[in-house]
Amino acid sequence: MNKDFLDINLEVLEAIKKGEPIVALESTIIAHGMPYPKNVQTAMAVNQVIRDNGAIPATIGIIKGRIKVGLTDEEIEYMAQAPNVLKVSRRDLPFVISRGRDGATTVAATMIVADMAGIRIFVTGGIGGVHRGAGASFDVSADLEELKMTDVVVVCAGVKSILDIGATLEYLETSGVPVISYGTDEFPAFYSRKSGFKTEISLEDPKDIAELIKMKYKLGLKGGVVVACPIPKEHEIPFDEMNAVIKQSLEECNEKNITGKRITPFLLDRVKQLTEGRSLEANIQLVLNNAEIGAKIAKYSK
Ligand code: PSU
Ligand code: MN
Repeated sequence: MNKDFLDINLEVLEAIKKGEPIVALESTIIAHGMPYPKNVQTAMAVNQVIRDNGAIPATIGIIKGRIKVGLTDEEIEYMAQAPNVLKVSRRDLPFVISRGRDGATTVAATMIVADMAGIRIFVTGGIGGVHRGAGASFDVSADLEELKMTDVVVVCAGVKSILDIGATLEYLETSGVPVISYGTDEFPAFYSRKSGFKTEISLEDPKDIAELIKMKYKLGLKGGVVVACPIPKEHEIPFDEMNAVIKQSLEECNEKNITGKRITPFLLDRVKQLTEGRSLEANIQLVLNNAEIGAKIAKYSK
């Protein structure tokens, strides 16, 4: 893709030129992952945490067919409320841009744009993965394919148990993507600190994580790295409790025949209703935690 399609805001452009630490952020979480106004408040709070930890935030999104790197506060507000913001993954980019539409970028699309802009570290809540029942439905998020080929590090809280966590980890292994569990030997399950799945790499010092990242690219190995950070204890929702809620949401999703890219936003919303908002609060807290860790890694990655 061509850099001519990117509008990089001045602060981010300066930071890129000077080699200062930058953290990319996605916009699907704003437009489709959280309700208004919590989505805007969270996006602003995340930006602040990144600044407080010594890095520059660069939220990525598409406004009227232009790819923005570093959305302004006004643009974040727009993305959070505009009625027809498309959920944009790799395959949607040509459509949204050629039609001059608004688009919120998923993990996959955000990685593509971050890479184009020269940003290595990206913070989000959770990545997409292999869906339960994917053996029949073939529903594997394009995020996993992107991690295979695009050189961006994704700092997240693992994957939700709306997905098949074991299959997602197998897929990442096949794809050659290093998975680092932050300060634990267990891959976290988004709302819960534990998933029942161990990972081989456990690191806690952002310096050590930055060393691993540098080594991957020095070796010329393509693709991303996943840094999975468990939600802080005081905000977690126990795995078994979440699992029951998720099972019910999945059944409703099947009954209503919801497919494709509508599945993840539907499940997020249903889980929120069934937990009476607790899942949303947990989601916000884990993103803030990831932002702090991501900013620190970005500082050492320079
Ligand atoms: N997980 C969340 N919140 C989100 C998403 C995932 O907790 O908002 C979004 C991310 O943008 C991710 C996308 O890239 O959903 C994955 O969608 P799909 O499963 O359709 O690939
Ligand atoms: Mn899917």
